[in-house]
Amino acid sequence: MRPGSSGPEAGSNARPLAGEVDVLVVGAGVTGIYQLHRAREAGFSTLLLEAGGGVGGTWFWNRYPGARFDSESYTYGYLFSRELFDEWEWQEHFAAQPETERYLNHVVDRFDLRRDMRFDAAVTAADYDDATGTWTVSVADGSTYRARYLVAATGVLSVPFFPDIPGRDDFRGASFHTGRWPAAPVDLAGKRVAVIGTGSSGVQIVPAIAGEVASLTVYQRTANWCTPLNNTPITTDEQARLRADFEAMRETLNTSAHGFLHDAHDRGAFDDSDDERRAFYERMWASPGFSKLTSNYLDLLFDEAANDTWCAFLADKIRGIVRDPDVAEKLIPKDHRFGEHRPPFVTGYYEAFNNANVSLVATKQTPIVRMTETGIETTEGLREFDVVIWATGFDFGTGALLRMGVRGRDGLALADHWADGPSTYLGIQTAGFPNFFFPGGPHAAAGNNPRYNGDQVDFVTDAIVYVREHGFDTIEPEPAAEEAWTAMIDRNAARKPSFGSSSYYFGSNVPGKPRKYLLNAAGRPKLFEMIAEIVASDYQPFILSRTSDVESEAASR
Ligand code: NA7
Repeated sequence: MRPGSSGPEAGSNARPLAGEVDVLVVGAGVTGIYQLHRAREAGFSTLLLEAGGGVGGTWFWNRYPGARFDSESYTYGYLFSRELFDEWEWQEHFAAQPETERYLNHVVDRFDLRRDMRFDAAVTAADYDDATGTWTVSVADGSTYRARYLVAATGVLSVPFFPDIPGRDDFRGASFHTGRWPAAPVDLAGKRVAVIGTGSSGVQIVPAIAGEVASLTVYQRTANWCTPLNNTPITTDEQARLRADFEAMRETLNTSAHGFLHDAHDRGAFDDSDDERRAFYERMWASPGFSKLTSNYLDLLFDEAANDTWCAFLADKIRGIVRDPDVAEKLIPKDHRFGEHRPPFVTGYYEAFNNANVSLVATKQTPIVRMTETGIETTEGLREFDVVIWATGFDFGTGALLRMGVRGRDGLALADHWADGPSTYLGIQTAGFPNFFFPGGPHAAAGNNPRYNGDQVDFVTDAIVYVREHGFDTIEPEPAAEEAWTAMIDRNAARKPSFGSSSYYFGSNVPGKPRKYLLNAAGRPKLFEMIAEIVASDYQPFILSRTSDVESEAASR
């Protein structure tokens, strides 16, 4: 059932294997924790390797001041256990990083997952052995493990990106990347601080630290359409309602297109009069988090004129908040519409620029020339700093996977296979890499992160249970199925104006990276539909095989 080829002795590592398991998960973030739980519940022996020193993934590394959800806390948490839901009381509608980290540690302990986790265990290589249908996984400390199934839950926003600014390493003050914020407290009080980057992280940290630092200079390359998060504490009544409504909420979150609770609107922008539209936008402005995207006019992302009306409303809001008109104009995006880039949701971001100690440098008008030992030099001169904060984002989508040294059949490196950008089937597997899965990886994102990642983990788990129950050893997608899925993603990604080619969605923030769409442009409903078809067809789009087939093929040659 599979193209015959016997691979090199990829698994024949000189060092002894530290362990052999059915399912090896890489990454102790939201996806990896769930995958470990599901695999163990399904009766597989399991191991999870995590590069960091603790549980949490994104919520372990991104502990910068102001880091918090912009999905509602209870829609982000796990839904697989009613008991877990009942016993954990989220404190805020949008939890801050410490609460999320505590929650994920609680889940790990509650389901006794820690005993299968190894921390400070960065994976440096993963080699597939065709003869045995297994993966050999090497860790930075020299230990190796063998597993039948390898699940990389390594996340899409996990490898920090630093722009190549001349003299970057010359700076002698303290430097931090938001995606690698230290666990030890960072004292910013009274310091001269620079924040480079105004994506979701930059616009969270600016208002969080503006009040304590001596001066704060924000280096903005591209202005973003920021709208209020509208976070509030969860009241006792709301806690009770959440519990009472759990089953209905779970149903909505497990089936909706975006994995949020927000109701979709039923009108287009021009179905309303100017006054009605303005009143509606005021309600949107006051609504929580992502509802500005998910509950907005139906044509917001599909009709440029509709999108323009919302952007004009937002521009007026920014002008109304920021007292200096010149700063306000710089903060208003001029080069993309709402939704083309990942929209940040903020608390007090625009207001921060009304503080005398906060200033803005728009680097397209005033480019950064170089870093020096003492600060940042632009075309207008040098500003000196004690601390530089890099809020400059990540090597999105493929960054972690391509750094893991993954080699599939015949020693094919994933980095070579994806040299022109990722091709996947369902954003879960790629041909030539049997038993290798990457839920929550490229072509996965479709709304509220844990919801679609969870869909993928469920699929992976069901698939490997199917493989086991039907006496197979390996599973990988048919190349044609992968080509069709990837072509569909690329086609859908070309729709205007919802996806901006200048956003990290296309990897365009990283110089030299292939411009390929990295989210699931097919959408979550399409994923559901395809998964149902796959299960009904006994996994037809996949090649299922037995290692004994490989041995007999090899013997007959
Ligand atoms: P983002 O959203 O990728 O933002 C990175 C920011 O860094 C963005 O504003 C970039 O500007 C900016 N950047 C990158 N290079 C430079 C240089 N050379 N000079 C100035 N500014 C630069 O990452 P975040 O960490 O904020 O958010 C990541 C995700 O976390 C987010 O999507 C949410 O899911 C949560 P650019 O726009 O590229 O011009």
